[in-house]
Amino acid sequence: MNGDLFAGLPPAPPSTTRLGPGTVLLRGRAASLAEHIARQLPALLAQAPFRQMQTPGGYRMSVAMSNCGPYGWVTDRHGYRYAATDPESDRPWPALPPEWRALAIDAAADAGFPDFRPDACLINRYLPGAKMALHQDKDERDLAAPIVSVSLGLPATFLLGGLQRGAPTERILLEHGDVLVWGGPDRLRFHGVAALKPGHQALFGEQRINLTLRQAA
Ligand code: MD3
Ligand code: FE
Repeated sequence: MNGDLFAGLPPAPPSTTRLGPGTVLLRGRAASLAEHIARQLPALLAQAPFRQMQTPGGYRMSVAMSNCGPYGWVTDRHGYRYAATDPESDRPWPALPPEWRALAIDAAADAGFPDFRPDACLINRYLPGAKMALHQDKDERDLAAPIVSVSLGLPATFLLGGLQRGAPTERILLEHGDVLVWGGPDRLRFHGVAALKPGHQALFGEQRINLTLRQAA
């Protein structure tokens, strides 16, 4: 068995794949923190439950969202914005757990962004069938700062487009524990997520959770 063959050897370092000039995929980078995150999530979500927000066009998003940290991303009929309080409760978002912040800062540094100071964490929940249409992330004040994404639970097909909406999209499977950092010339690339396929994952069950840590202000 492999377990015997490799006994005593250190675990292989998580692999690093460059997907673009400013995009780095750190496969499995969050795997060791995943159990901790799974334990922390319920308390955060008790303070700021998942909700399906409305787009400015009046559609309800299939992805349910919450936030933690000083700022949270929200959308409603008035538009997209970062807000210091949860509009559902008028209370501050739950604190950003220091281990999540440290993971994001380390991942960003490894990807070539040494000055990342995340002040917002969007928590996305995909149930089977949920998807995210092709879009750009451009509500952050400093578009030179990267965004760090942590994928947990069921795998999803990530769609990576170009700087123009019509450009061809590359499909990348994002799996439990994968961390993706994007910034620099890739910061404004269009991207989306294909409809989640049903399945079961040991820590997160029948869902995919995606954390995106951002520098919003
Ligand atoms: C953008 N979330 O919340 S993050 C979002 O998996 C969002 O829930 C998706 O897009 C999710 O705004 C994807 C990962 C990501 C990765 C690489 C990118 C976004 C990217 C490269 C360029 C631009
Ligand atoms: Fe996005």
